[in-house]
Amino acid sequence: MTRTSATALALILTAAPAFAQQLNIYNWSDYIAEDTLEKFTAATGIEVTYDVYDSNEVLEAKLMAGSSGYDVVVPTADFMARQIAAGVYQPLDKSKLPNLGNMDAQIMAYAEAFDPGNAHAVIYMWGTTGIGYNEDMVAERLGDAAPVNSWDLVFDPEVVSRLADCGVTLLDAPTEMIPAAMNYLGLDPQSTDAGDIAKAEELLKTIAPHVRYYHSSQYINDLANGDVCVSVGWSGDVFQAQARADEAENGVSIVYTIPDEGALMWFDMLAIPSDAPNPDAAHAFINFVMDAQITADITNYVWYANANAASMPLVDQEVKDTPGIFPSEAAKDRLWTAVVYDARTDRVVNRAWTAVKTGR
Ligand code: N2P
Repeated sequence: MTRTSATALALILTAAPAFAQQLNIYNWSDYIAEDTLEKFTAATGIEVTYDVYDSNEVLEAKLMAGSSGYDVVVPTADFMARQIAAGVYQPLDKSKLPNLGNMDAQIMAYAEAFDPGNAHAVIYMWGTTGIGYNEDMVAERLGDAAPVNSWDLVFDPEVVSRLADCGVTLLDAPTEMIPAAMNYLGLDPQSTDAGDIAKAEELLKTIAPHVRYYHSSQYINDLANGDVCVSVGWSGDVFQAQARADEAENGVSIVYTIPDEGALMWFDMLAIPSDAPNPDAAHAFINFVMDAQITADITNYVWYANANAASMPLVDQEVKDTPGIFPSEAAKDRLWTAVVYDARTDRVVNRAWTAVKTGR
């Protein structure tokens, strides 16, 4: 090969790398800033394919089947714990994650309960499972005494029956809805007792005639457009509904509440499947997300709390001051975390949930 052609070849390779690295991400819907992926590709040259889901069960089915093709996935910590035990994830190579130093040790310690030593995952975002409601529609039906800071809004048959006409929705998330129902009944939301689960099932069946649907992402637009009035939902998603209504200037006012009886606090984790085709690119992405500015941009866009201490000075004041996103210490005392269900409990909970949804 002549010198000229070698130079020409080098130029071509620089301009259009024939073996551009690829990264396949599977994340929750409405859960990333608009420019995160673009910035990642600009910084690393790695091309991203990005798919979304709205259910841990859907993610779990894909991972358990194997060969999902995904390099980075975002399970909630209690699901992840069971998946780690099943060999679904590879341990992180922390030498490739220099931005780990940005993480908040105290919040990462919560996640250690699900992954000793934080060996397999880092926290992406965390939040709560509470209630989003339309202020005016609820006030019209229940007046000033509406129990808007209580799970009565959905679990008291007398109250929820008066809201049914404007649309009440529940998350299609059995491992979140059943503990919420147990807690409302004065039972331990962390209970794995079949009798307790049966009582929660009974309560959910009692209110089922007043529930318009069970879905975990549709309610964002429906709340924003005034098509439903009360949704059990995830903190940031309800705030996104509020923001969409504000942008549309449609007169809809959405509020997120962590009910006084307490709520689930959950952690969503960035993890790499054992059979990920591109583990290096996966590490590069996880490290990129842990950059203080990148995580702050995501929190500022999706209104979910992160566990990145270095990002906090870059998080908008309005977001930091919203108690539904960053609860006060007093409010945190009323939150519970998920327990890792063994296979039997998982089956009992899922069977109960199917019975609730099908009315059998
Ligand atoms: C994002 C929902 C993530 C919360 N739309 C579920 N853990």
